[in-house]
Amino acid sequence: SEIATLADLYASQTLHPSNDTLPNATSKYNAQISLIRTDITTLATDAIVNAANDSLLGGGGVDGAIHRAAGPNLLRDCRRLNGCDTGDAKITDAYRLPCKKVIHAVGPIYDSASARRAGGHEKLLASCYTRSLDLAEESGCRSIAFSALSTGVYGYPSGEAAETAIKAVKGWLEEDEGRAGRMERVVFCSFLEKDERAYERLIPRFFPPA
Ligand code: AR6
Repeated sequence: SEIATLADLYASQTLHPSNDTLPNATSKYNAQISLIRTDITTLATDAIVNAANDSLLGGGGVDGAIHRAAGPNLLRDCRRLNGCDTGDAKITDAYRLPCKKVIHAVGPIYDSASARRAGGHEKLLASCYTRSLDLAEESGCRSIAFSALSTGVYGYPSGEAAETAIKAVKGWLEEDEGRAGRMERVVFCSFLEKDERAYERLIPRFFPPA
């Protein structure tokens, strides 16, 4: 299938900001934050973020889609990483994918005893986003697309997950003045309408028009 570049997506107006769900698309934040509903394996951002599990050895959902599209070298690299803690992330090359790097983040299982023991699911989900941004920045990535971590098999409600994701990204961008310039675009890539609707509702609240 055809590989969609961000430029194509903007031109086709498939990729927001392109309409009134993200008013003032030229403001500092709205020019930087995008929403899209698509298969994340088609995106040519510098990095994409996978919703992995702590083994990093693949699975279903977006993890399965990413491994299928990247090819077997991705699993070979993941095997060398010795897993990953929940709330953390690790980075690999992207092989047959159109992006340059894959960041494998391990989200929490919603309302699970293990998440509670580790400080709560919200803290763990937020740290997936900030750790992924740290890794992207360290690797020189200037654009990153996140899947809606934990909102599938791991049972995180869409609205709560979107709010945590948006807050974590905003906090990370604002933590250091140079970051907003270095990370040119952050894409929230949803797959199901319920997740897209949650982002459409919440983004304007956290990234208001200037
Ligand atoms: N592109 C973008 N998003 C997708 C795609 C895709 N191709 N496919 C699904 N999604 P999930 P989790 C969305 O279940 O909840 C795996 O087996 C999906 O609609 O993939 O973090 C791992 O190995 C949802 O919004 O991940 C773990 O064992 C989001 O991706 C476990 O599932 C995440 O859903 C992780 O569970």
